[in-house]
Amino acid sequence: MNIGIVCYPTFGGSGVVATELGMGLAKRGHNVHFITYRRPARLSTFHENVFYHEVTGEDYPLFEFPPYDTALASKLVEVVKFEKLDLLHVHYAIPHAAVAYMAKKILLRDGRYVPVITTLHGTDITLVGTNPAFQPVVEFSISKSDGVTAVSNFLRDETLRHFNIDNDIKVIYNFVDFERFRKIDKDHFKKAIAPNGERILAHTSNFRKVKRVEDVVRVFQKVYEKIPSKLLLIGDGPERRHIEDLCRQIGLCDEVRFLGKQDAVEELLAISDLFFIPSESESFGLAALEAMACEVPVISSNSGGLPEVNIHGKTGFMSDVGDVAAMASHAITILSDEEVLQTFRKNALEQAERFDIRHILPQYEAYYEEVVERAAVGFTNDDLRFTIARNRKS
Ligand code: GMT
Repeated sequence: MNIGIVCYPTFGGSGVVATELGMGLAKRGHNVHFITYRRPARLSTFHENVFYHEVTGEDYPLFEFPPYDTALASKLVEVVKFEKLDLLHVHYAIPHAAVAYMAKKILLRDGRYVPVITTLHGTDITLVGTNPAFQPVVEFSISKSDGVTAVSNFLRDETLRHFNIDNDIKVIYNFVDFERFRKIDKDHFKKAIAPNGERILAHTSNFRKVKRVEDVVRVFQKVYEKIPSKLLLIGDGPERRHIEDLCRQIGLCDEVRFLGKQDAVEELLAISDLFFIPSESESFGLAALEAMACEVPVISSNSGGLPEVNIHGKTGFMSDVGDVAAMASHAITILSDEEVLQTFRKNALEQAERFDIRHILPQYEAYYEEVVERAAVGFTNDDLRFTIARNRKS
């Protein structure tokens, strides 16, 4: 198939999933066209079936906010037409679902129907999508998508709770590529970070409020009182400054390492003993899955889709959002006994294997075929009937 993928090209979860999915599809023989404003962060290796189309807008003094949506819609029209795309798969509803709808309408004027699949990732529904500033457009454009997927049951249910959506939402879980995320020997890293054999605890995120990075540091503080340990904070974002101040205040600067954005997260996970994800809201928790694939147990909140990934008492523990004391006590339980830690490590890996890219990717392929077929025989929205009628006339 010729597939167009639209996503945010950043380190954010939705961009990562979209990029890994595209690369995986390319390896299975599909032609994949990424259409984004910058080369996606994880699109680092060359593949003959992967194409990249940069969306560039015109800078004009009148534009206080450059009209990205218009530039993206125009680019989609161009790429669908000239690369003969069979399908557009857009990741993160805002603004991609609405922009794809616009492109679809424009292409209809040439009698071309391009089915659009929208994948909902989380904050596009739970945080931003429900904001009245976006809500009507999000609701409309999800309803007008030819296929809709969500990355967890939680997210599907939340979408149906918040929006009046006509179509079915198919749950296709996020996935992990074990060729990349697996426990590898990085002992020299371990020695550099924890020279006296301290336990290594890790957290990766975009340091937004929703991630509750302060809880990570508070939990670590309690663990550190009982167990010699180090904390790796990977990523960057608006909360980082505040978290650095906090570490200074509580005197933990020597034990906490701020590593910023990292390309090879897997090398850091490979030396970690425990992973924290205490988020306020998390539709899936891809970061937790990547940790588990590297045999790292997870201490998480029980919010959103996290219970679909982390199994309480088996692959890690879950607590209510903000329950720092419980999180610390669970972390100490796992870290203070080597045998317990090894059991959790093994369970984490076993659970991660359920989300192996090799199982999940064929689910996307089957869904693509279903949506394209439905569009071809006319079982899609009113736009298609319009096209068929028009084509019949000519
Ligand atoms: O976590 C973020 O803020 C980034 C966001 C994104 O869309 O880039 O992540 C969301 O999508 C990921 C991939 O599907 C999920 O694993 C994350 O749980 C989800 N984040 C939230 O729901 C907060």
